[in-house]
Amino acid sequence: MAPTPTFALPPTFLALERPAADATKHIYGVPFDLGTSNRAGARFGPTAIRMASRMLCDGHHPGNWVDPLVLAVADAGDFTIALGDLTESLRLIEEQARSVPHLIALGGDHSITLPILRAVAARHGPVGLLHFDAHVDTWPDSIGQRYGHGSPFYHAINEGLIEPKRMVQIGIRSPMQREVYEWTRSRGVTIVPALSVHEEGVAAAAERARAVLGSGPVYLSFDIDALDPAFAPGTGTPEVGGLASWQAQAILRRLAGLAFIGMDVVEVAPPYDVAEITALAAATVVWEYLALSADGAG
Ligand SMILES: [Mn+2]
Repeated sequence: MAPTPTFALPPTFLALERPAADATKHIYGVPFDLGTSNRAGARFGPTAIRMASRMLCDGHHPGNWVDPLVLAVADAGDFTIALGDLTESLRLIEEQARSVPHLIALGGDHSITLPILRAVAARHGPVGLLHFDAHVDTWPDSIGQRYGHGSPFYHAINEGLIEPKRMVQIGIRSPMQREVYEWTRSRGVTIVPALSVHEEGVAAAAERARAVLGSGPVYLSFDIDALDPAFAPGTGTPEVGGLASWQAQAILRRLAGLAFIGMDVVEVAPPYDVAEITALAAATVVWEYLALSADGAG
């Protein structure tokens, strides 16, 4: 039988068809965007990321020659959410995440990371956090919404879900209130602004991240708006001056050996995307993560 062309592969992440029971890492979509403060549409993120990922399933990773398809990873479908109900949706996300030992979540807006971190902390205790974003996401509330997408790490720090001294934020550049910045720094969080990546390079950024994250468990939360709007137009709250796709990729590739225990990629809003640029970038972040975690723990 002739091989199936890329565009006709099953509509799962990397066209995976492995049963969930045979996997140690599970991919779930979280089609949820009630926490968005500006342009909505991240509810369509999981589908778009899965479609774009089919570009990545026809070979080995050229950095370490891992074939992510041979890893024990399954695309297990989407989490259930409560339509129109942010509080109940976050509760449901936490409940479902608790039964997944190593979760790879396709968002969804960034509010989904708080319930996931609650589940992660229940399993691992407070974890280190590798956070790519244009925004610090440590606002006490998001324009009046207490659990919106600008606040997951404010709550995660206050709830003791992450170790702020083992938290590094890369790509930060949005306007923000100075007190929000100072509060974040005062908790011990390391902020690597996008400009530092541009001026000092990807190797220096990766070195700082590695020093902060150390040898304990690490969760990766990748907000696609860490990338410049030129590289990720399909997102709700774009900010100019961001990372190029290659910079994020190059930083990630330098972080082999960290003890990754889960990840999410969030804020892909396909209605604002062009030519799948954003969805492909997000799919590639997950693919890089899979290749990375094949090297190390988790
Ligand atoms: Mn964010």
